[in-house]
Amino acid sequence: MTSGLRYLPAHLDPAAQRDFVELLRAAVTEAPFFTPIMPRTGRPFTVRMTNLGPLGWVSDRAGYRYQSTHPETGKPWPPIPPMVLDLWRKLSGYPQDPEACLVNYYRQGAKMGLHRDEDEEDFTAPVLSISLGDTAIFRIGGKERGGKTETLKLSSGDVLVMGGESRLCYHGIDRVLTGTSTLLKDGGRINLTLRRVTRPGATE
Ligand code: MD6
Ligand code: FE
Repeated sequence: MTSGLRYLPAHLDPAAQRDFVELLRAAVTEAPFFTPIMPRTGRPFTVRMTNLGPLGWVSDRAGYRYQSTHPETGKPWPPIPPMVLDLWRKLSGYPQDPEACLVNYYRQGAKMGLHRDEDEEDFTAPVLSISLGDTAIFRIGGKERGGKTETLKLSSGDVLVMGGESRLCYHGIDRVLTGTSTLLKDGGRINLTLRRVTRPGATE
């Protein structure tokens, strides 16, 4: 496995998974899922998104960026719940809290192409990912596009920490296996990724 990648299967037990879903339900009422647009092609993503925290990742014709408000409601993103912050504090090995929690929602047929998370200023902080609901086929390669890749099944409750060398590796979601979990009432998969965006010291 790529160095710096930590895979923690079933890190969250079913009760914790249900708590996370409840927290998300409340947050999504305030900050509904939106459909991001690819900057170059103008095509919609198949994944729907929202964010929690002082900064949220958005994509539209103007490009990819972090911003403090929801692109449709114009309101600030809801805060990252303490339970989610606790997981970061326990697992990230990074002294500051995350600023962004991107929430990806995969309904039937949704997937995510190979990409690198590189819109952040500080790559010394890992990205911590939490999977809820249906199992996904996660693909990870190297730092260059077109290299060898491997796959990992991400199931409900699994946590993945992409730090070190793996932080800038290409990765994506090939597909989601419908009906593999009963956690989400309407099925599908939710993925949370926690990120540090700014370099500490730059703003604190
Ligand atoms: C997903 N995850 O699991 C998409 N990015 O739905 C990501 O794009 C991701 O899992 C950075 C680090 C970990 C991830
Ligand atoms: Fe990513």
